[in-house]
Formats: sequence, structure tokens, C-alpha cells
Amino acid sequence: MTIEGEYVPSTSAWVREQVAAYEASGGTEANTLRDTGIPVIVVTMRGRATGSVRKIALMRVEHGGEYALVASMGGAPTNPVWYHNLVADPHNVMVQDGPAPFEVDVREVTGDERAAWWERSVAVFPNYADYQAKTARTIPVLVASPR
Ligand code: F42
Repeated sequence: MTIEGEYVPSTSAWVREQVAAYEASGGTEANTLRDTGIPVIVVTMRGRATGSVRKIALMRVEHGGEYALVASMGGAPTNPVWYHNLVADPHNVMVQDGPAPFEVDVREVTGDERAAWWERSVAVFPNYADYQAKTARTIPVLVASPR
């Protein structure tokens, strides 16, 4: 499956460049957050206002075949736009973690389930804890489950 429609790249150059390099190499290049060595994934979704195909990179937090999608945006006071896209259309999403993208269903997690995924996320990328300390916003955690 692919998500039909016009792909409109991120307005953030470093992100759209990373997504392009990751996809072009089948996930063998541009597959970490800069020089941290920490792996990333690419998430493809539908823009909730334009209907365009949108793509972002996120830290790779995988457990039992599922992936956390952490809407941290560096601890900014507002959620990233992609969070609203996924909430609006959670069953029209793809994740790429390696050579090829696959379909997923996305759900926001809360309570104990969120706590468990948050712990896994901070274990992979400790900066998430710093981001949460920076903002009064509770950073949303979504989970992508392969179809
Ligand atoms: N962001 C995170 O939040 N968490 C991470 O773990 C993370 C890791 C990461 C690793 C590598 C990397 O390259 C980037 C990483 N990012 C991470 C950044 C992430 O990929 C996003 O760039 C960032 O979170 C900001 O997401 P955003 O969706 O707010 O993107 C902005 C910059 C953007 O592209 N905005 C577009 C614009 O034109 O301003 C709009 C995009 C869009 O989806 N528009 C919707 C549409 O309909 O087309 C409209 C949505 C609406 O209702 O406003």
C-alpha cells in the first residue's frame, strides 16, 4: 500500500532531506538522528487540512513489533502538526523501519500504557525527559501497530 496523493515535503529542510535520503537508500542511510547513532523511522500520513501526503522522521522506539511516536517537538509549547494529522486519520499511516514501508494503525496511549511507552522512549532517547521538563504540555505518545 502507499498513501495516494501529492507528497508535500516538510517545511523543515533537515527533516525533508533526512526522509528523502532514508527512502532513497532503503533505510541504509540517514537512518540515525544526526551523529547520535540513535536510529530513526519514517512515518507517512495524510495532512488533515490539505489532504497532502506528509512524511516525518521520528526516533525509533520499537517494542513487540509496535512503535512509539513521541510528539516531543523538542519540548516546544505546542504539539507538532503531524500529531494532529495522525489523530485525524489514524488508519491511513505507514511506517518505514528499514527497506520498505508498511501499514500501521495509530492510537494515542494514556495512563499505565503511556507510562510504559514513555519509559521505553526515554531509554532510547533520554532527551525526551529534558523536553518534557521544558514544557507544561504533556507530550503525547502515540503507538503504531502494524496491520
Ligand atoms: N519530532 C518529534 O516530535 N519527535 C521525535 O522523536 C523526532 C525525531 C526526529 C528524528 C530525525 C528528524 O530528522 C526529525 C525528528 N523529529 C522529531 C522532527 C519531526 O520529523 C518533525 O519535523 C517535527 O516534529 C515537526 O513536525 P510538524 O508536523 O510540525 O512539521 C512542520 C515543520 C511542517 O512540516 N509543517 C508544515 C507547514 O507547512 O508548516 C505543515 C505540515 C502538515 O502536516 N500540514 C497539514 C496538512 O494538512 O498538510 C496541516 C495540519 C494542520 O491542521 O495545521
